[in-house]
Amino acid sequence: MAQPPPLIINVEHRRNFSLNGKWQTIVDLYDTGYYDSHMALEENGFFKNEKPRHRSDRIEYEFIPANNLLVPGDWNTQREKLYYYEGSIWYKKDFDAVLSKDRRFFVYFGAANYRADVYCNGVRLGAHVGGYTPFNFELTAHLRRKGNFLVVRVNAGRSQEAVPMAMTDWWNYGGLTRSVLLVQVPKTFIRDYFIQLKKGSLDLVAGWVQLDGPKARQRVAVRIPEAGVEQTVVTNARGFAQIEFPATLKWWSPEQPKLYRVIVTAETDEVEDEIGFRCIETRGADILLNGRPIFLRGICLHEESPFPNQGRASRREEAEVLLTWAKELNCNFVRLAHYTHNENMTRAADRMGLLVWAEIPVYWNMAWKNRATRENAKNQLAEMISRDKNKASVVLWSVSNETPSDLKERDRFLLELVQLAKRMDPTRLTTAALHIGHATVFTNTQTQFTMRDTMGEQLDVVSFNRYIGWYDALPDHCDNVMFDTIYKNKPHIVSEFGADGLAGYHGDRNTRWTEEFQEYSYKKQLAMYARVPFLRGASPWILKDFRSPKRVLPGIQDDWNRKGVISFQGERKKAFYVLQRFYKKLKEEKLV
Ligand code: GCB
Repeated sequence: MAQPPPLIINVEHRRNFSLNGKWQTIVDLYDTGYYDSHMALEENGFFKNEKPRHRSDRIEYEFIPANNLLVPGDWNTQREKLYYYEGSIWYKKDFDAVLSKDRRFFVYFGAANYRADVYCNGVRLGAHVGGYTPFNFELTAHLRRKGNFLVVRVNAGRSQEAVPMAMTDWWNYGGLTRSVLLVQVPKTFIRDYFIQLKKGSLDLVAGWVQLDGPKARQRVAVRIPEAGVEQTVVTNARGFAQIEFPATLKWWSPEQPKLYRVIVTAETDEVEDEIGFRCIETRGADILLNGRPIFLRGICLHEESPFPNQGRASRREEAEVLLTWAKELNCNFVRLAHYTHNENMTRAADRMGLLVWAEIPVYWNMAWKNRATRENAKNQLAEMISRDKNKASVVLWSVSNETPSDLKERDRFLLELVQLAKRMDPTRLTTAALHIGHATVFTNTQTQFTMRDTMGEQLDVVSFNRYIGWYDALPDHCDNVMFDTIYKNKPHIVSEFGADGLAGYHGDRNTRWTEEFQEYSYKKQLAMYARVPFLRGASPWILKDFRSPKRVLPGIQDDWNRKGVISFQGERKKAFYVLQRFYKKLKEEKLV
């Protein structure tokens, strides 16, 4: 399988041409356009986009406008027949290109779920696996001025060896779910850069620049005009140079999300970005932002549109509505669960001042022993870090959610992810949403949970999920619960808790699925967590109801997980106001 070449970052600020809009499609449940009848690769697959030339020609497929799908977008919510579809769909887009000898062209996909096989003008470029991270392929050698066609087979099949594995509590939206761009760059271009405050420093900018192309050795300047700083370096034979220079900057924070215009200028290329500078670190049980202890007042989010009857979110407007809701709750933090969200989310978080927990879909029980699964997870992590490493909002790289402790293979798998995150980005903190259930001590009236997990030591921040009052007993039980940890020297976050509540369904506080039950559960759970001395953050589950095939209860769930404090139609439930008040008080008390 030809892997995509390294990622071009910050495509938004480069010369690009949108390939969004209508794509012609063919639904191919049996992969007839991919395999022949003996399951060998079909040489004359649908990617050839052939047309009959003679009336006796037999061509048994055709891309036609009547079968359009919109990109970006999931297929499930665009065509009723595709609501539960998890097979392959072929997408085709026609386009012309203004070619030039000294430019290179890449097709950039924000994401395609789950596997994408990409072809240009009938030639295979390669494949990408993983539904939530960006990738690109170079088209330069294949383009002509007129009549180009890109064909992508997107397959949304689930499997136990995949990342995520076959069972998830969210909808497996298939398709070209994020923007597709034709990116135009010079022969030698600035492909990537890392420009952040140096680990532990508040006045040293450090990082590197990576060029791509034949003219590897160049002078490259990094400028922050508003701060009056500029540094020039010379790239080596591999087009790489490190940077480090002092700068007096206004630090980025949720209260003051200051972004600077940063300009990287090589001899052959120039890219502009908007970058915030802040320092995130831990000291004992504290998380420090710019040297000061902070409590993360958070909420979890899935990447689903805030607008009714839509599926995956991808647009800037959608990101802004979702994050405005989080701000309305008095949050300074969002957990973008359970996979990498689109770049509009992290860009909006940068602008709006929300700290971000970014995550990959290593979820529940994976094929821990499988090397390909591990490499796939590492690749998804690397793509996420590549894309978002210059975003001030992103402070936590999370490597997994609710995986089994005391399992050697799992620990090895996760450790490789943590090490990769540290290698690629020494400035941010690592975490994982763990279970807390392992060392519980019961007495007659009290339950004590002790945080212990065989991965705990390896993480900067120990996070755990627990639904006391929903999965464990009823809300009143929260009064009898105490927490302890064996990691006295690390900050902790309760990364999930909550309860279901169907908007508009009312009853007393002991009637499950009612708004009142959810409201009471929030009151009790928040009071319980407020007593935990080692907590430095919370992200209840979840901002908005989200689709999940696991949620089948008729009349109540109907394919929706109802743990949102906002309904799928945007109505605030009673629990919303409980959380909002709790965070308001915290904000006033802790002055953060
Ligand atoms: C969890 C999972 C999350 C589920 C949630 C629930 O522990 O991490 O993906 O959606 O609980 O609602 O059960």
